[in-house]
Amino acid sequence: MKKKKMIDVFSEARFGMFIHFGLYSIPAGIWKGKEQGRNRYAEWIKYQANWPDGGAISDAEYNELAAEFNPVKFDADQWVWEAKNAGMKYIIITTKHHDGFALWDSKVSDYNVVKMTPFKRDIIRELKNACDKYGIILGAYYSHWLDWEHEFGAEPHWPEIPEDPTLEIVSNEKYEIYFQEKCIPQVTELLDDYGIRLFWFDSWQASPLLTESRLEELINLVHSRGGILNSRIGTTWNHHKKDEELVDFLSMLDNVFPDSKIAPPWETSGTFNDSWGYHALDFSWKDSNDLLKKLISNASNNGNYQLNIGPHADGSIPAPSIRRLREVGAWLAVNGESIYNTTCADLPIVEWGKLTMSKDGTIFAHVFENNPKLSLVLRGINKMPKKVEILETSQQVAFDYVNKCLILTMPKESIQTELNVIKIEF
Ligand code: JFZ
Repeated sequence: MKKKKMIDVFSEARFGMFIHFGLYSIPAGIWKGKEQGRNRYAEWIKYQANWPDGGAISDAEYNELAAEFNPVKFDADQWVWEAKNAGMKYIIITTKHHDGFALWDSKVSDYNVVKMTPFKRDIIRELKNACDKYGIILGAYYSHWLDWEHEFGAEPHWPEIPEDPTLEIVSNEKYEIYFQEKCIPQVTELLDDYGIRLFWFDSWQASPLLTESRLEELINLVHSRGGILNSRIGTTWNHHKKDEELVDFLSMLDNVFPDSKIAPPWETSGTFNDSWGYHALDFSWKDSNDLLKKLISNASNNGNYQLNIGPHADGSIPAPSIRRLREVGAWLAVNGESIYNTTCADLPIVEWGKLTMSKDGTIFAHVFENNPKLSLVLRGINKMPKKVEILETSQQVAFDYVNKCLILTMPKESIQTELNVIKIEF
């Protein structure tokens, strides 16, 4: 049987797990007893611990975290099981975030979990083995642009502080050394030594360092192995060419959920709370119905949703994430066919929910309103349905079909309708 193209596997998957895990998981947003400033992105603590006045944490101090990093509760099988049980089809993990620290046994740089920590285990290798065992795709978040460890890696630029004291713009010539000495060889390792074919590169503003030739070199490297990658490699902000010509899927900015269809494959990465890496004081956990509505909304517009977990420094998954992963997974266990391998239902949008469509033309109406008395009207329906039922219970749903309008009436037994899925077959 012809092997399905990676981008089709990705797009049909609709739902993935994002994982932010690394040295920053140890301080978890708190440095010397003080909460970091600017925002609660705990993975940014190196540059935000003393925000906005005190400058970045020194390399020497930050690197002391490596001697502490010992996630003894890390269990790749459990992480992958939670993702699979949640209905996720792929995992994208921070193989190397902006701090430059690699979660695999990189031969390119000793700044990695095997060489620098008491843990000494190759987290990416163990995760890849577990993903292969459970039939989950492992993808790599790789911070190609910012690298705070390499002397010539790019550093953050704070729009709020134009004369930012920590900012030292690296020269193009020096940046090329980082790019050729660390970025390209490490991505090659992930491709060739770990078999990773899904890449999530991270930039979010135009940078003179992300030149067309560098982007094309990195894109060609991934494509040469049949891999796929996202638009946050830098094409969007650098306007070198139209995204669809260069990259494989579009990445929205963090926690941005479009309200209209986007034709090429795309995704939104989002957080359970406010931080990507584990933050000790971030308790703003979204509820599962909210998370499901984000997944459904993206699927209704032809997009994916990558929901992030920020494991504790010991490798355990925070309990609030576990509960929500299992609640979302329970809904998908009975309603998954309305999400997986579906796309936008080219119909006028409805104000009471979201619509998806399977490849055979079946429409799935996801009710967001919680009102059993509500008549649910769909317009632009060109033929009389053969069967209309509630997906989870197979209850028949009464309908009228007039002038290409379908008017659905929920069963009289219905006591709540939020996140009910109505399957409309033709
Ligand atoms: C970036 C990273 O800096 C962050 O640590 C995390 O990995 C996230 C998934 O990606 O965060 C961003 C990127 C872009 C914006 C905000 C945060 N933006 O332009 O609004």
